Amino acid sequence: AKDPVRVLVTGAAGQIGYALVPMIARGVMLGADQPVILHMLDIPPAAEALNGVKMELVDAAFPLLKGVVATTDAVEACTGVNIAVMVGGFPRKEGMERKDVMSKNVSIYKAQASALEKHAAANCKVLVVANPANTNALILKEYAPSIPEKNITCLTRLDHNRALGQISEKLNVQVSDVKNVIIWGNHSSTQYPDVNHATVKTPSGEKPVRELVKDDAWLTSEFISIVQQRGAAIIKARKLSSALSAASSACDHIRDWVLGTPEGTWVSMGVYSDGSYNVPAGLIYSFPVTCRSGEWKIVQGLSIDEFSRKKLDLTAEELTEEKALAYSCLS
Ligand code: NAX
Repeated sequence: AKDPVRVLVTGAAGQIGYALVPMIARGVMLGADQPVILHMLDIPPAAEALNGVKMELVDAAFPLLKGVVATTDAVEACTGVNIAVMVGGFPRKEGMERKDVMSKNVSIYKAQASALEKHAAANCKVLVVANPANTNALILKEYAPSIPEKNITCLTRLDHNRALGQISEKLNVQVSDVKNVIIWGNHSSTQYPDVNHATVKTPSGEKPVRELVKDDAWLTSEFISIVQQRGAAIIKARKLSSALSAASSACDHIRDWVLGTPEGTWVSMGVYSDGSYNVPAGLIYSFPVTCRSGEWKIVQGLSIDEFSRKKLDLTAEELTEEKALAYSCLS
């Protein structure tokens, strides 16, 4: 039998946490033959609720779940973890200045970065979900200099999956037959959902989405804004933000990163930019990536038309501003 993998979920008493921990305990994230030990962190006001989640995990009697650590102590939570899913953070609330939110997240991610750096297992893989996801990941990288930058990522897979879902609905095809959409940039409304290289599996082979969706106007405007605004649409409908889809996408992100992407398929991940596609180096930016042997690689050589170029640059500008704001809160 395999040794258990230790998976940290921060913000585990929150609504994404509540959807995510049972998925991890069922093997959705790491596979049906991979035992796990869950480490759950939240803050003291949520300690009782967190303990309730732990009680439910015990009650669910998951065969793969070999242990549960539920704590409000970051060091205890981070000790020995192989995978860290950072869902806890301070989201922007109505009437708050961006700078105030940023400085709260800087202090949270500063503390948790050094706990991870000192106490996590070697080669721990980190996924930041909490918003502003890209910039929180960058802060974490800044304060955990000994964690390789390739191990620090943020979640844009939810946006990627939303784009697959929209194409599948539009064409009335199975979502599993749609692939290779791309989310470029920030996990925010400036993200660019790009279908220029996406394809659909049909009885007569793979066809470009652009060829099948005859409605070009839909692709260049409505599709893009539906995906960009989907989070807001969920809040309007549910009076709560996305949780099950966020949790499911976080599992997809880690699973593909650890176990690899299928041949010929790429996914979107927020990763440390090396300057590919003329995106400024040093941002955490969402790119198309393939994964193999636990490592992601940015897909190279895709053609970028003028329309796309502007969108890639726009979302990079926003991330550059966020980075400057974050750095002004450091110290
Ligand atoms: P909730 O408010 O339900 O849960 C957040 C939890 O984090 C709470 O239990 C809170 O006590 C805890 N927390 C706060 N500070 C903490 C700290 N310093 N250490 C540990 N835990 C802490 O929010 P939820 O709906 O679960 O969303 C969590 C985060 O995900 C938010 O920042 C949200 O904006 C972000 N999202 C990101 C998405 C993405 O695709 N990247 C999509 C979904 C989601 O909106």
